[in-house]
Amino acid sequence: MKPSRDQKIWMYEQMHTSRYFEECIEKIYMEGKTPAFNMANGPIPGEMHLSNGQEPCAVGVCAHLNADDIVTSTHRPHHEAIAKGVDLDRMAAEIFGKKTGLSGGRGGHMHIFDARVNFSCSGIIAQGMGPAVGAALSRKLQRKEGVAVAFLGEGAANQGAFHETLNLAAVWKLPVIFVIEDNAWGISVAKSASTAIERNDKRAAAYGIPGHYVPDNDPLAIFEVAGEAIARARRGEGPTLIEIETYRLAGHFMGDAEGYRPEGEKEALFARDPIPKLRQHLFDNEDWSDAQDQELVARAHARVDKAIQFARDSEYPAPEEALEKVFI
Ligand SMILES: Cc1ncc(C[n+]2csc(CCOP(=O)(O)OP(=O)(O)O)c2C)c(N)n1
Repeated sequence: MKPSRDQKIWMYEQMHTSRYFEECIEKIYMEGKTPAFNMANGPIPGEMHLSNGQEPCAVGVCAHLNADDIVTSTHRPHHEAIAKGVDLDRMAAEIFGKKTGLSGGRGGHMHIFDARVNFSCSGIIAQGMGPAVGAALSRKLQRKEGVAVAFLGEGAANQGAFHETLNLAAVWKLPVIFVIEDNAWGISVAKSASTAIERNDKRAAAYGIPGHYVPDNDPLAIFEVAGEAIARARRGEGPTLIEIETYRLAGHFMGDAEGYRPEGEKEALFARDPIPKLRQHLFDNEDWSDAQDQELVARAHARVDKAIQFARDSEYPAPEEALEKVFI
């Protein structure tokens, strides 16, 4: 199933939104953190994992989902949150630790939850897989519509939860799709040093489910493969495992010196940036004009600017509220 013109434009706009959101976050994160880098300082305290470069994975999959479908994401969640339709103002406020944030400012950027669109994520790798399978099981038992998608990194595919959840999802034929974003590095560890086989989609065979591999970080190709898997899950035919060869343009986290990257890798990745590629595709194939392009980019940027302003203007929670809504 190929994307329609409207679907391509939707994906392109979400990619711009995500990229610009992260460009803004990147700048703001550094406020107050110089000259001595201290993660606790500045308007955005704590770790920060950017997903720029990986936007095609989020939009190619989420283009097939609606608010009732479930997404569980990772410690690198912004692109997926945006593609799933998470409230951007409240997501920005959460990242800033503000009271108006999705979790009242208690979670920060690795704990974005928006029940309105069934989105969650976690800083513990592969942690989203169990909840995705559980949500899919609950939908099946209640005979409710809806699929669950668990996103994870290629490093997380070596976690025990990966094997346990794939097995149960297959045994119970659940409407769940596992999407591995292979960005080549688990922090500084190359995939070849952590994973016994070259491609994780081959692991699907061990659980008797289909496995697909998408080699080129292309949102249009991801859309097609994800569409097939999601339609299959909606028909009640069970789970699918997809591995996408993608890349992160930034370090593992902000402050990462990236000394593990071979010389020239980063420049080569920027030369393959998926956003200008999709833009060119629209110009070549979809009667896309400069004026339309500028209008779309301006709209995406305005939405982000508004969210950042909302976050900046919001209040911090009061210290005496710190333990409210916290389960210990
Ligand atoms: C269970 C667990 N072990 C270790 C960590 C520390 N950790 C955070 S990110 C990361 C690497 C994850 O690599 P990958 O799954 O490929 O995702 P990527 O960071 O490349 O997006 C590790 C080991 C963690 N968060 N959770």
